[in-house]
Amino acid sequence: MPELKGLMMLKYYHAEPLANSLKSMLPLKEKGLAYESIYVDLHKFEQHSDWFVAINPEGQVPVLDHDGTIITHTTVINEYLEDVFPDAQPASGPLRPRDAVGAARMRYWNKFVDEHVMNFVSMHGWHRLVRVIASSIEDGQFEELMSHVPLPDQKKKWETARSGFAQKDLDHATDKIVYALDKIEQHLGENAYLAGETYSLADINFYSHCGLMVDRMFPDMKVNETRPNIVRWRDAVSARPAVQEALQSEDRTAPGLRTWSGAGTEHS
Ligand SMILES: N[C@@H](CCC(=O)N[C@@H](CS)C(=O)NCC(=O)O)C(=O)O
Repeated sequence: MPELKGLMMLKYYHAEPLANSLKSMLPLKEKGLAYESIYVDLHKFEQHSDWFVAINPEGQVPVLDHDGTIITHTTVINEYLEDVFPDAQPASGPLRPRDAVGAARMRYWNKFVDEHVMNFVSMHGWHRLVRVIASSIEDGQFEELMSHVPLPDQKKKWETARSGFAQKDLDHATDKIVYALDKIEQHLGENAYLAGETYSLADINFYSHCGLMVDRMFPDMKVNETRPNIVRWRDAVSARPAVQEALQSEDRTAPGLRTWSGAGTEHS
């Protein structure tokens, strides 16, 4: 474990080990960095509470607090960790390739996942999971809770989740995911990992938002049967000790909400 200099202290505010919360937890674990884990309970809307909004005015997890400096947005957090702790790296090599071409490839795939995957998988997740939470809240109480959501887009997402997303939006999201899976399947036929021959932040991004649970969330896509390169890559990522450790961290999702597809499979 790298030596922590002076009073240096990392705190990581996060929810369940999935999606964005998993995405920045993985580099912390891969790099062996000691950090204080602070669980933010999204089921209780803790992300919009005064104490948390004082830390992140956008009212979202995850958040990295490095000696009082607050860093938000997972792609930014993960590159920040590379800049501040360049020598803390897993045995497989740096999470951001050291050469300019490798770093550019890693950033290309990070951008691809951020723009073309994340929000579309998220929409299906919100439609299935968050809808259950949002629709169980009484009218007046729901409006009161929404008055604390800082980001207008996020407020709209909560309101939409309550009634359910429109089928045409869900279909569009599905098309985007299929497009991304096809593109990544082809790419992984020629490359071991997204940025090339070594595991990087781009793999962490796609795994956290899609690779980990795509077969359970979208059984009709038959990923296990039709996308051997993604399966080979996913199993290699899942086998990493840092990934195993992160996936075992606290998950307070109500057991009844742990199904993505209604088929009884847990989401993590
Ligand atoms: N772009 C942000 C997105 C963060 C985000 O969407 N966080 C979700 C959890 S995965 C959240 O806090 N949702 C609760 C809410 O917005 O009320 C990032 O990369 O960190």
